[in-house]
Amino acid sequence: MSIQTVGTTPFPGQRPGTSGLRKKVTVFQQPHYLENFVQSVFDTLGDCGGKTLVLGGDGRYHNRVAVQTILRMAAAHGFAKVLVGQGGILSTPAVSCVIRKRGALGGIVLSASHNPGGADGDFGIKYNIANGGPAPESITEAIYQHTGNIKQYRISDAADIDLNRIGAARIEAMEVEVIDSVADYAELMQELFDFDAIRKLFAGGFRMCFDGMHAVSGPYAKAIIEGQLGAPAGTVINAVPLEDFGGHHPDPNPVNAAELIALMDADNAPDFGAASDGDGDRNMIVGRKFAVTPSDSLAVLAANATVAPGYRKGLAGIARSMPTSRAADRVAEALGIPCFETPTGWKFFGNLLDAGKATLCGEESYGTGSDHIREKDGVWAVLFWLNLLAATGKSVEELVSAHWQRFGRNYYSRHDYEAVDTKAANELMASLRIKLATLAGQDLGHYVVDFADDFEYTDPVDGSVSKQQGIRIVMTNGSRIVFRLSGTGTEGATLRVYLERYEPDPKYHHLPTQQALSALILIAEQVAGIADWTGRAHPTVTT
Ligand code: VG1
Ligand code: CO
Repeated sequence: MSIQTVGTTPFPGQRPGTSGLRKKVTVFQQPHYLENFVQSVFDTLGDCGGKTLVLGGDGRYHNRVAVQTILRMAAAHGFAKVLVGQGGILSTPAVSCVIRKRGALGGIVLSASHNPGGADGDFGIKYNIANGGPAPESITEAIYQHTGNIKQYRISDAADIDLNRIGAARIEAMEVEVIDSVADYAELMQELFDFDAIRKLFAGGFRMCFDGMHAVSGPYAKAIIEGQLGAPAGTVINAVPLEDFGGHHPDPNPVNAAELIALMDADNAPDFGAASDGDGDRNMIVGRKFAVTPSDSLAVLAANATVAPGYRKGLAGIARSMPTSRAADRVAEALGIPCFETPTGWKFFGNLLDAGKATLCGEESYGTGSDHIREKDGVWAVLFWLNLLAATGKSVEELVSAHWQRFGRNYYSRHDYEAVDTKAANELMASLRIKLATLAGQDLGHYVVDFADDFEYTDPVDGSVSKQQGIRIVMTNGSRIVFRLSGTGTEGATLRVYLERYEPDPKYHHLPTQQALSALILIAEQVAGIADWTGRAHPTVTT
Protein backbone atom coordinates (compact mmCIF):
# COMPACT_ATOMS: atom_id res chain seq x y z
CA MET A 1 0.00 0.00 0.00
CA SER A 2 1.50 3.36 -1.01
CA ILE A 3 0.47 6.89 -1.97
CA GLN A 4 0.75 7.86 -5.62
CA THR A 5 0.92 11.31 -7.19
CA VAL A 6 -0.99 11.37 -10.48
CA GLY A 7 -0.58 14.07 -13.13
CA THR A 8 -3.81 15.59 -14.45
CA THR A 9 -5.22 18.53 -16.41
CA PRO A 10 -8.27 20.69 -15.53
CA PHE A 11 -11.79 19.91 -16.75
CA PRO A 12 -13.85 22.99 -17.60
CA GLY A 13 -17.11 23.64 -15.77
CA GLN A 14 -16.48 22.06 -12.37
CA ARG A 15 -18.33 24.91 -10.66
CA PRO A 16 -20.79 23.79 -7.94
CA GLY A 17 -24.35 25.01 -8.54
CA THR A 18 -27.28 25.47 -6.14
CA SER A 19 -26.32 22.26 -4.39
CA GLY A 20 -22.93 20.87 -5.41
CA LEU A 21 -21.45 19.72 -8.71
CA ARG A 22 -23.97 17.78 -10.83
CA LYS A 23 -23.23 16.14 -14.15
CA LYS A 24 -24.16 13.08 -16.13
CA VAL A 25 -22.72 9.83 -14.77
CA THR A 26 -20.74 9.50 -18.00
CA VAL A 27 -19.02 12.81 -17.25
CA PHE A 28 -18.04 11.61 -13.78
CA GLN A 29 -16.79 8.32 -15.27
CA GLN A 30 -14.07 10.10 -17.26
CA PRO A 31 -10.63 9.29 -15.84
CA HIS A 32 -9.53 11.95 -13.27
CA TYR A 33 -12.87 13.85 -13.33
CA LEU A 34 -14.00 12.99 -9.80
CA GLU A 35 -10.40 12.96 -8.55
CA ASN A 36 -9.77 16.51 -9.80
CA PHE A 37 -12.81 17.83 -7.95
CA VAL A 38 -12.06 15.95 -4.73
CA GLN A 39 -8.42 17.07 -4.73
CA SER A 40 -9.65 20.64 -5.23
CA VAL A 41 -11.92 20.26 -2.19
CA PHE A 42 -9.01 18.91 -0.13
CA ASP A 43 -6.62 21.62 -1.37
CA THR A 44 -9.19 24.24 -0.35
CA LEU A 45 -9.38 22.70 3.14
CA GLY A 46 -5.60 22.62 3.59
CA ASP A 47 -4.00 20.46 6.26
CA CYS A 48 -6.45 17.80 7.46
CA GLY A 49 -4.09 16.00 9.85
CA GLY A 50 -6.00 14.72 12.88
CA LYS A 51 -9.34 15.56 11.26
CA THR A 52 -12.42 13.41 10.56
CA LEU A 53 -14.45 13.38 7.34
CA VAL A 54 -17.98 11.99 6.90
CA LEU A 55 -18.72 10.26 3.59
CA GLY A 56 -21.83 8.78 2.04
CA GLY A 57 -24.33 9.06 -0.77
CA ASP A 58 -27.83 8.26 -1.91
CA GLY A 59 -26.88 4.91 -3.41
CA ARG A 60 -27.31 5.93 -7.01
CA TYR A 61 -25.26 4.41 -9.83
CA HIS A 62 -21.51 5.16 -9.37
CA ASN A 63 -21.92 5.75 -5.61
CA ARG A 64 -19.81 2.79 -4.47
CA VAL A 65 -17.02 3.42 -7.01
CA ALA A 66 -16.85 7.08 -5.98
CA VAL A 67 -16.80 6.21 -2.25
CA GLN A 68 -13.79 3.91 -2.71
CA THR A 69 -11.92 6.57 -4.73
CA ILE A 70 -12.60 9.29 -2.16
CA LEU A 71 -11.50 7.04 0.72
CA ARG A 72 -8.16 6.41 -1.02
CA MET A 73 -7.73 10.15 -1.68
CA ALA A 74 -8.68 11.12 1.89
CA ALA A 75 -5.96 8.74 3.15
CA ALA A 76 -3.43 10.35 0.80
CA HIS A 77 -4.44 13.81 2.01
CA GLY A 78 -3.75 12.86 5.62
CA PHE A 79 -7.21 12.68 7.21
CA ALA A 80 -7.08 10.81 10.53
CA LYS A 81 -10.44 9.17 10.02
CA VAL A 82 -13.39 8.80 7.66
CA LEU A 83 -16.86 7.80 8.84
CA VAL A 84 -18.63 6.16 5.93
CA GLY A 85 -22.22 4.94 5.83
CA GLN A 86 -22.78 1.20 5.48
CA GLY A 87 -22.95 0.27 1.80
CA GLY A 88 -21.83 3.84 1.06
CA ILE A 89 -25.32 5.00 2.05
CA LEU A 90 -26.04 8.20 3.99
CA SER A 91 -28.89 10.59 3.31
CA THR A 92 -28.02 14.28 3.07
CA PRO A 93 -29.63 15.04 6.46
CA ALA A 94 -27.84 12.04 7.99
CA VAL A 95 -24.47 13.36 6.79
CA SER A 96 -25.31 16.71 8.39
CA CYS A 97 -26.33 14.97 11.61
CA VAL A 98 -23.20 12.78 11.78
CA ILE A 99 -20.83 15.70 11.07
CA ARG A 100 -22.31 17.62 14.00
CA LYS A 101 -22.61 14.71 16.39
CA ARG A 102 -19.10 13.37 15.83
CA GLY A 103 -17.38 16.75 15.57
CA ALA A 104 -16.08 16.11 12.05
CA LEU A 105 -14.29 18.73 9.95
CA GLY A 106 -16.89 18.21 7.24
CA GLY A 107 -18.46 15.72 4.91
CA ILE A 108 -18.86 14.71 1.32
CA VAL A 109 -22.33 13.85 0.01
CA LEU A 110 -22.55 11.88 -3.22
CA SER A 111 -25.88 12.69 -4.78
CA ALA A 112 -27.65 14.51 -7.56
CA SER A 113 -30.66 14.65 -5.24
CA HIS A 114 -33.93 14.80 -7.18
CA ASN A 115 -32.25 14.26 -10.58
CA PRO A 116 -32.73 10.82 -12.19
CA GLY A 117 -30.04 8.18 -11.65
CA GLY A 118 -28.73 5.09 -13.41
CA ALA A 119 -25.90 4.63 -15.89
CA ASP A 120 -27.27 7.36 -18.15
CA GLY A 121 -28.65 9.51 -15.32
CA ASP A 122 -26.98 12.12 -13.14
CA PHE A 123 -24.34 12.00 -10.41
CA GLY A 124 -23.21 14.69 -8.02
CA ILE A 125 -20.86 15.63 -5.22
CA LYS A 126 -21.20 18.23 -2.51
CA TYR A 127 -18.97 19.35 0.37
CA ASN A 128 -20.46 20.20 3.77
CA ILE A 129 -18.62 22.16 6.44
CA ALA A 130 -18.18 21.61 10.19
CA ASN A 131 -21.63 22.98 11.10
CA GLY A 132 -23.07 20.16 8.97
CA GLY A 133 -24.34 22.46 6.23
CA PRO A 134 -23.51 22.97 2.57
CA ALA A 135 -20.30 24.94 2.00
CA PRO A 136 -21.03 28.64 1.49
CA GLU A 137 -20.28 30.34 -1.82
CA SER A 138 -16.86 31.58 -0.63
CA ILE A 139 -15.73 27.95 -0.29
CA THR A 140 -17.43 26.55 -3.40
CA GLU A 141 -15.85 29.36 -5.43
CA ALA A 142 -12.41 28.57 -3.96
CA ILE A 143 -12.91 24.89 -4.89
CA TYR A 144 -13.87 25.93 -8.41
CA GLN A 145 -10.73 28.09 -8.71
CA HIS A 146 -8.61 25.07 -7.72
CA THR A 147 -10.27 22.90 -10.39
CA GLY A 148 -9.08 25.37 -13.03
CA ASN A 149 -5.41 25.10 -12.03
CA ILE A 150 -5.08 21.50 -10.94
CA LYS A 151 -1.95 19.64 -12.08
CA GLN A 152 -1.92 16.57 -9.87
CA TYR A 153 -3.80 14.63 -7.24
CA ARG A 154 -2.72 12.16 -4.60
CA ILE A 155 -4.27 8.77 -4.02
CA SER A 156 -3.45 5.56 -2.19
CA ASP A 157 -3.28 2.36 -4.22
CA ALA A 158 -4.90 0.40 -1.37
CA ALA A 159 -7.53 -2.22 -2.13
CA ASP A 160 -11.27 -1.54 -1.79
CA ILE A 161 -12.75 -1.43 1.71
CA ASP A 162 -15.65 -3.80 2.51
CA LEU A 163 -18.44 -1.22 2.79
CA ASN A 164 -21.09 -3.76 3.78
CA ARG A 165 -19.58 -4.66 7.15
CA ILE A 166 -19.96 -2.24 10.07
CA GLY A 167 -16.63 -1.72 11.81
CA ALA A 168 -13.12 -0.32 11.46
CA ALA A 169 -10.56 -0.72 8.70
CA ARG A 170 -7.45 1.15 7.65
CA ILE A 171 -6.08 2.77 4.49
CA GLU A 172 -2.48 3.90 4.93
CA ALA A 173 -2.45 5.68 8.32
CA MET A 174 -6.15 6.61 8.10
CA GLU A 175 -8.91 4.84 10.00
CA VAL A 176 -12.10 4.03 8.10
CA GLU A 177 -15.16 3.39 10.22
CA VAL A 178 -18.17 1.93 8.45
CA ILE A 179 -21.17 3.16 10.47
CA ASP A 180 -24.85 2.24 10.61
CA SER A 181 -26.47 4.64 8.12
CA VAL A 182 -29.54 5.29 10.28
CA ALA A 183 -28.60 5.05 14.00
CA ASP A 184 -27.28 8.57 14.77
CA TYR A 185 -30.08 10.17 12.79
CA ALA A 186 -32.82 8.09 14.39
CA GLU A 187 -31.51 8.99 17.85
CA LEU A 188 -31.76 12.71 17.04
CA MET A 189 -35.37 12.32 15.82
CA GLN A 190 -36.36 10.74 19.14
CA GLU A 191 -35.14 13.83 20.97
CA LEU A 192 -37.24 16.16 18.82
CA PHE A 193 -40.61 14.45 18.52
CA ASP A 194 -43.16 12.83 20.80
CA PHE A 195 -42.61 9.22 19.75
CA ASP A 196 -45.07 7.94 22.39
CA ALA A 197 -47.90 10.04 21.00
CA ILE A 198 -47.13 8.94 17.45
CA ARG A 199 -46.96 5.29 18.57
CA LYS A 200 -50.43 5.66 20.10
CA LEU A 201 -51.68 7.19 16.87
CA PHE A 202 -50.57 4.14 14.87
CA ALA A 203 -51.79 1.76 17.55
CA GLY A 204 -55.21 3.38 17.17
CA GLY A 205 -55.43 2.35 13.52
CA PHE A 206 -54.08 5.49 11.85
CA ARG A 207 -52.88 4.58 8.38
CA MET A 208 -50.03 6.12 6.44
CA CYS A 209 -48.08 5.60 3.23
CA PHE A 210 -44.48 6.79 2.92
CA ASP A 211 -43.09 6.56 -0.61
CA GLY A 212 -39.32 6.11 -0.50
CA MET A 213 -39.22 6.36 -4.32
CA HIS A 214 -36.48 3.68 -4.29
CA ALA A 215 -34.14 6.37 -3.02
CA VAL A 216 -32.19 6.87 0.18
CA SER A 217 -34.93 7.75 2.67
CA GLY A 218 -36.46 4.24 2.52
CA PRO A 219 -34.14 2.68 5.14
CA TYR A 220 -34.59 5.69 7.46
CA ALA A 221 -38.38 5.71 7.16
CA LYS A 222 -38.58 1.94 7.61
CA ALA A 223 -36.38 1.93 10.71
CA ILE A 224 -38.15 4.86 12.35
CA ILE A 225 -41.78 4.77 11.17
CA GLU A 226 -42.26 1.01 11.00
CA GLY A 227 -39.50 -0.04 13.43
CA GLN A 228 -39.74 2.51 16.23
CA LEU A 229 -43.20 3.99 15.81
CA GLY A 230 -44.99 0.72 15.17
CA ALA A 231 -46.62 1.53 11.84
CA PRO A 232 -47.67 -1.69 10.10
CA ALA A 233 -45.20 -3.37 7.75
CA GLY A 234 -45.79 -2.06 4.23
CA THR A 235 -46.40 1.52 5.41
CA VAL A 236 -43.16 2.46 3.65
CA ILE A 237 -43.33 1.61 -0.05
CA ASN A 238 -40.51 1.59 -2.61
CA ALA A 239 -38.25 1.36 0.44
CA VAL A 240 -35.16 -0.23 -1.04
CA PRO A 241 -32.67 2.23 -2.59
CA LEU A 242 -31.94 1.23 -6.18
CA GLU A 243 -29.08 2.49 -8.34
CA ASP A 244 -31.55 3.81 -10.91
CA PHE A 245 -34.42 4.58 -8.50
CA GLY A 246 -36.46 1.98 -10.35
CA GLY A 247 -36.28 4.15 -13.47
CA HIS A 248 -38.27 6.92 -11.78
CA HIS A 249 -37.48 10.53 -11.09
CA PRO A 250 -36.84 10.63 -7.31
CA ASP A 251 -38.51 14.00 -6.92
CA PRO A 252 -41.39 14.09 -4.45
CA ASN A 253 -43.99 16.25 -6.13
CA PRO A 254 -47.48 15.32 -7.30
CA VAL A 255 -46.19 14.75 -10.85
CA ASN A 256 -43.36 12.34 -10.03
CA ALA A 257 -44.92 10.63 -7.02
CA ALA A 258 -47.96 9.70 -9.08
CA GLU A 259 -48.33 6.29 -7.37
CA LEU A 260 -48.70 7.94 -3.96
CA ILE A 261 -51.07 10.64 -5.22
CA ALA A 262 -53.32 8.00 -6.84
CA LEU A 263 -53.39 6.08 -3.56
CA MET A 264 -54.25 9.22 -1.57
CA ASP A 265 -57.03 10.07 -4.03
CA ALA A 266 -58.67 6.64 -3.73
CA ASP A 267 -61.79 6.15 -1.62
CA ASN A 268 -60.02 3.94 0.94
CA ALA A 269 -56.99 6.26 1.08
CA PRO A 270 -54.76 6.17 4.15
CA ASP A 271 -54.94 9.12 6.57
CA PHE A 272 -51.56 10.48 5.65
CA GLY A 273 -49.15 10.27 2.73
CA ALA A 274 -45.55 11.42 2.35
CA ALA A 275 -42.59 11.05 0.02
CA SER A 276 -38.95 12.03 -0.05
CA ASP A 277 -36.34 12.55 -2.79
CA GLY A 278 -33.11 10.91 -3.98
CA ASP A 279 -30.93 12.05 -1.08
CA GLY A 280 -33.70 12.25 1.54
CA ASP A 281 -33.74 15.98 2.16
CA ARG A 282 -37.06 16.82 0.48
CA ASN A 283 -40.57 15.98 1.63
CA MET A 284 -44.04 16.00 0.21
CA ILE A 285 -47.01 15.97 2.57
CA VAL A 286 -50.38 14.65 1.40
CA GLY A 287 -53.69 14.23 3.15
CA ARG A 288 -56.72 12.34 1.87
CA LYS A 289 -57.43 13.81 -1.57
CA PHE A 290 -55.42 16.82 -0.47
CA ALA A 291 -51.81 17.76 -1.30
CA VAL A 292 -50.10 20.35 0.89
CA THR A 293 -47.84 22.88 -0.85
CA PRO A 294 -44.35 23.05 0.68
CA SER A 295 -44.83 26.75 1.41
CA ASP A 296 -48.02 25.99 3.36
CA SER A 297 -46.33 23.09 5.12
CA LEU A 298 -43.63 25.43 6.44
CA ALA A 299 -46.25 27.92 7.62
CA VAL A 300 -48.40 25.25 9.32
CA LEU A 301 -45.41 23.70 11.10
CA ALA A 302 -44.25 27.13 12.23
CA ALA A 303 -47.68 28.05 13.58
CA ASN A 304 -47.89 24.76 15.51
CA ALA A 305 -44.24 24.11 16.30
CA THR A 306 -44.65 23.96 20.04
CA VAL A 307 -46.57 20.65 19.83
CA ALA A 308 -43.20 18.95 19.28
CA PRO A 309 -40.94 18.54 22.34
CA GLY A 310 -37.89 19.79 20.40
CA TYR A 311 -39.61 23.11 19.69
CA ARG A 312 -41.57 23.60 22.90
CA LYS A 313 -39.64 26.75 23.70
CA GLY A 314 -40.94 28.39 20.52
CA LEU A 315 -39.15 29.72 17.48
CA ALA A 316 -36.44 32.38 17.28
CA GLY A 317 -37.31 33.15 13.69
CA ILE A 318 -38.33 31.65 10.35
CA ALA A 319 -36.34 31.74 7.13
CA ARG A 320 -37.59 31.03 3.64
CA SER A 321 -36.05 31.24 0.20
CA MET A 322 -37.20 34.26 -1.80
CA PRO A 323 -39.44 32.33 -4.26
CA THR A 324 -41.16 30.47 -1.38
CA SER A 325 -44.63 31.86 -0.65
CA ARG A 326 -45.13 34.45 2.03
CA ALA A 327 -47.46 32.23 4.05
CA ALA A 328 -44.67 31.83 6.63
CA ASP A 329 -44.25 35.61 6.89
CA ARG A 330 -47.79 35.92 8.23
CA VAL A 331 -47.10 33.32 10.88
CA ALA A 332 -43.88 35.06 11.88
CA GLU A 333 -45.76 38.32 12.18
CA ALA A 334 -48.40 36.72 14.42
CA LEU A 335 -45.71 35.14 16.57
CA GLY A 336 -43.77 38.39 16.77
CA ILE A 337 -40.60 36.85 15.36
CA PRO A 338 -38.51 37.78 12.30
CA CYS A 339 -38.91 36.13 8.89
CA PHE A 340 -35.77 36.09 6.73
CA GLU A 341 -35.83 35.95 2.94
CA THR A 342 -32.77 34.26 1.40
CA PRO A 343 -31.66 33.18 -2.07
CA THR A 344 -32.55 29.68 -3.27
CA GLY A 345 -30.42 26.87 -1.81
CA TRP A 346 -29.97 25.58 1.73
CA LYS A 347 -26.46 27.02 2.05
CA PHE A 348 -27.98 30.45 2.66
CA PHE A 349 -29.74 29.28 5.85
CA GLY A 350 -26.54 28.11 7.56
CA ASN A 351 -25.44 31.44 9.04
CA LEU A 352 -28.96 32.29 10.28
CA LEU A 353 -29.24 28.91 12.00
CA ASP A 354 -25.73 29.09 13.49
CA ALA A 355 -26.43 32.57 14.84
CA GLY A 356 -29.70 31.43 16.42
CA LYS A 357 -31.68 33.89 14.33
CA ALA A 358 -33.90 31.26 12.69
CA THR A 359 -35.28 27.96 13.98
CA LEU A 360 -37.36 26.74 11.03
CA CYS A 361 -36.45 27.11 7.36
CA GLY A 362 -38.17 26.19 4.15
CA GLU A 363 -38.14 26.28 0.39
CA GLU A 364 -41.01 25.98 -2.05
CA SER A 365 -39.17 23.04 -3.67
CA TYR A 366 -40.41 20.53 -1.06
CA GLY A 367 -37.67 21.44 1.42
CA THR A 368 -38.25 22.01 5.13
CA GLY A 369 -35.83 21.89 8.03
CA SER A 370 -34.70 23.37 11.31
CA ASP A 371 -31.73 24.11 13.51
CA HIS A 372 -31.45 20.42 14.48
CA ILE A 373 -29.04 20.01 11.55
CA ARG A 374 -27.91 22.25 8.69
CA GLU A 375 -29.70 20.61 5.75
CA LYS A 376 -33.33 20.32 4.82
CA ASP A 377 -34.70 17.07 6.11
CA GLY A 378 -37.40 14.91 4.54
CA VAL A 379 -38.05 12.32 7.27
CA TRP A 380 -37.87 15.04 9.95
CA ALA A 381 -40.68 16.98 8.22
CA VAL A 382 -42.81 13.84 8.01
CA LEU A 383 -42.27 13.10 11.71
CA PHE A 384 -43.14 16.71 12.55
CA TRP A 385 -46.44 16.30 10.70
CA LEU A 386 -47.08 12.98 12.44
CA ASN A 387 -46.44 14.68 15.78
CA LEU A 388 -48.87 17.44 14.82
CA LEU A 389 -51.56 14.97 13.68
CA ALA A 390 -51.11 12.97 16.89
CA ALA A 391 -51.25 16.04 19.12
CA THR A 392 -54.35 17.55 17.53
CA GLY A 393 -56.31 14.51 16.33
CA LYS A 394 -57.16 16.53 13.21
CA SER A 395 -56.73 15.52 9.59
CA VAL A 396 -54.21 17.12 7.25
CA GLU A 397 -56.97 18.96 5.39
CA GLU A 398 -58.58 20.21 8.59
CA LEU A 399 -55.25 21.58 9.82
CA VAL A 400 -54.46 23.37 6.56
CA SER A 401 -57.98 24.75 6.09
CA ALA A 402 -57.99 26.10 9.64
CA HIS A 403 -54.62 27.67 8.96
CA TRP A 404 -56.02 29.45 5.87
CA GLN A 405 -59.04 30.62 7.89
CA ARG A 406 -56.74 32.24 10.36
CA PHE A 407 -53.99 33.62 8.13
CA GLY A 408 -55.50 33.72 4.65
CA ARG A 409 -54.37 31.50 1.78
CA ASN A 410 -51.32 32.09 -0.38
CA TYR A 411 -52.20 30.34 -3.63
CA TYR A 412 -48.93 29.09 -5.04
CA SER A 413 -47.56 27.25 -8.05
CA ARG A 414 -44.25 26.73 -9.81
CA HIS A 415 -44.04 26.27 -13.57
CA ASP A 416 -40.85 24.66 -14.87
CA TYR A 417 -39.71 24.83 -18.48
CA GLU A 418 -37.10 22.08 -18.53
CA ALA A 419 -34.22 21.48 -20.92
CA VAL A 420 -34.72 24.66 -22.91
CA ASP A 421 -31.94 26.12 -25.01
CA THR A 422 -29.38 27.71 -22.65
CA LYS A 423 -28.72 30.73 -24.84
CA ALA A 424 -32.44 31.45 -25.23
CA ALA A 425 -33.01 31.10 -21.48
CA ASN A 426 -30.19 33.54 -20.72
CA GLU A 427 -31.55 35.98 -23.27
CA LEU A 428 -35.03 35.75 -21.77
CA MET A 429 -33.61 36.67 -18.35
CA ALA A 430 -31.46 39.45 -19.82
CA SER A 431 -34.40 41.01 -21.64
CA LEU A 432 -36.50 40.82 -18.46
CA ARG A 433 -33.73 42.61 -16.57
CA ILE A 434 -33.81 45.44 -19.09
CA LYS A 435 -37.57 45.79 -18.60
CA LEU A 436 -37.43 45.89 -14.79
CA ALA A 437 -36.98 49.62 -14.40
CA THR A 438 -40.07 50.37 -16.50
CA LEU A 439 -42.44 47.93 -14.79
CA ALA A 440 -43.23 49.72 -11.52
CA GLY A 441 -46.62 51.39 -11.62
CA GLN A 442 -47.71 49.55 -14.79
CA ASP A 443 -51.25 48.24 -14.95
CA LEU A 444 -51.04 44.66 -16.26
CA GLY A 445 -54.77 43.98 -16.13
CA HIS A 446 -56.06 42.71 -12.74
CA TYR A 447 -52.69 43.64 -11.25
CA VAL A 448 -50.64 46.80 -10.86
CA VAL A 449 -46.89 46.41 -10.37
CA ASP A 450 -45.62 47.72 -7.06
CA PHE A 451 -41.94 47.05 -7.79
CA ALA A 452 -39.78 44.79 -9.91
CA ASP A 453 -36.16 43.92 -9.22
CA ASP A 454 -33.37 41.37 -9.39
CA PHE A 455 -33.17 39.88 -5.89
CA GLU A 456 -29.93 40.64 -4.09
CA TYR A 457 -29.12 39.24 -0.66
CA THR A 458 -26.82 40.58 1.99
CA ASP A 459 -26.18 37.93 4.63
CA PRO A 460 -27.11 39.54 7.98
CA VAL A 461 -24.39 37.57 9.76
CA ASP A 462 -21.25 37.82 7.61
CA GLY A 463 -22.25 40.64 5.25
CA SER A 464 -21.55 38.59 2.09
CA VAL A 465 -23.55 39.72 -0.93
CA SER A 466 -25.21 37.43 -3.52
CA LYS A 467 -26.52 39.13 -6.64
CA GLN A 468 -28.94 38.13 -9.42
CA GLN A 469 -30.82 35.59 -7.31
CA GLY A 470 -34.10 35.79 -9.22
CA ILE A 471 -36.23 38.42 -10.90
CA ARG A 472 -39.35 39.33 -8.98
CA ILE A 473 -42.36 41.32 -10.03
CA VAL A 474 -44.37 42.25 -6.98
CA MET A 475 -47.93 43.58 -7.34
CA THR A 476 -49.57 46.23 -5.21
CA ASN A 477 -51.81 43.60 -3.58
CA GLY A 478 -48.82 41.44 -2.62
CA SER A 479 -49.15 38.91 -5.46
CA ARG A 480 -45.82 37.96 -7.00
CA ILE A 481 -44.19 36.46 -10.07
CA VAL A 482 -40.58 35.27 -9.77
CA PHE A 483 -38.30 34.10 -12.58
CA ARG A 484 -35.10 32.10 -12.05
CA LEU A 485 -32.88 29.73 -13.93
CA SER A 486 -32.21 26.42 -12.17
CA GLY A 487 -28.75 25.71 -10.82
CA THR A 488 -29.14 21.95 -10.48
CA GLY A 489 -29.95 20.71 -13.98
CA THR A 490 -27.58 18.89 -16.32
CA GLU A 491 -29.34 19.40 -19.65
CA GLY A 492 -29.70 22.82 -21.24
CA ALA A 493 -31.40 25.33 -18.94
CA THR A 494 -34.52 25.11 -16.79
CA LEU A 495 -36.63 28.23 -16.40
CA ARG A 496 -38.61 28.33 -13.18
CA VAL A 497 -41.60 30.64 -12.89
CA TYR A 498 -43.04 31.03 -9.38
CA LEU A 499 -46.56 32.39 -8.94
CA GLU A 500 -48.21 33.57 -5.76
CA ARG A 501 -51.51 35.24 -4.94
CA TYR A 502 -52.82 36.06 -1.49
CA GLU A 503 -56.51 35.45 -0.77
CA PRO A 504 -57.78 36.59 2.62
CA ASP A 505 -61.43 35.60 2.09
CA PRO A 506 -62.29 32.02 3.22
CA LYS A 507 -65.12 32.02 0.64
CA TYR A 508 -62.40 31.74 -2.03
CA HIS A 509 -60.03 29.32 -0.30
CA HIS A 510 -60.99 26.21 -2.22
CA LEU A 511 -60.47 27.09 -5.88
CA PRO A 512 -58.28 24.93 -8.11
CA THR A 513 -54.80 26.48 -7.82
CA GLN A 514 -54.12 26.98 -11.54
CA GLN A 515 -57.50 28.67 -11.89
CA ALA A 516 -56.86 30.97 -8.95
CA LEU A 517 -53.55 31.96 -10.52
CA SER A 518 -54.67 32.14 -14.14
CA ALA A 519 -54.42 35.93 -14.54
CA LEU A 520 -50.91 35.94 -13.05
CA ILE A 521 -49.85 33.02 -15.25
CA LEU A 522 -50.88 34.94 -18.34
CA ILE A 523 -48.99 38.04 -17.21
CA ALA A 524 -45.86 35.97 -16.50
CA GLU A 525 -45.93 34.39 -19.96
CA GLN A 526 -46.42 37.74 -21.65
CA VAL A 527 -43.98 39.87 -19.65
CA ALA A 528 -41.16 37.36 -20.14
CA GLY A 529 -42.11 36.33 -23.68
CA ILE A 530 -41.72 32.69 -22.63
CA ALA A 531 -43.19 31.15 -25.77
CA ASP A 532 -41.15 33.42 -28.04
CA TRP A 533 -37.82 32.71 -26.35
CA THR A 534 -38.24 29.03 -25.54
CA GLY A 535 -40.64 27.87 -28.24
CA ARG A 536 -42.72 26.29 -25.47
CA ALA A 537 -46.41 27.02 -25.16
CA HIS A 538 -46.66 25.21 -21.80
CA PRO A 539 -44.43 24.33 -18.86
CA THR A 540 -43.00 20.80 -18.68
CA VAL A 541 -43.81 20.40 -14.98
CA THR A 542 -46.37 22.29 -12.92
CA THR A 543 -46.30 21.85 -9.15
C1 VG1 B 1 -33.52 23.32 -6.70
C2 VG1 B 1 -34.56 23.99 -5.83
C3 VG1 B 1 -33.92 24.57 -4.59
C4 VG1 B 1 -33.16 23.46 -3.85
C5 VG1 B 1 -32.18 22.80 -4.79
C6 VG1 B 1 -31.48 21.61 -4.16
O1 VG1 B 1 -32.57 24.27 -7.12
O2 VG1 B 1 -35.24 24.98 -6.55
O3 VG1 B 1 -34.90 25.15 -3.78
O4 VG1 B 1 -32.47 23.98 -2.75
O5 VG1 B 1 -32.85 22.31 -5.95
O6 VG1 B 1 -32.40 20.67 -3.72
P1 VG1 B 1 -32.63 24.96 -8.58
O7 VG1 B 1 -31.39 25.82 -8.66
O8 VG1 B 1 -32.64 23.84 -9.57
O9 VG1 B 1 -33.88 25.74 -8.63
V1 VG1 B 1 -31.94 19.08 -3.65
O10 VG1 B 1 -33.08 18.25 -2.84
O11 VG1 B 1 -31.86 18.76 -5.34
O12 VG1 B 1 -30.40 19.03 -3.08
CO1 CO C 1 -32.44 16.49 -2.31
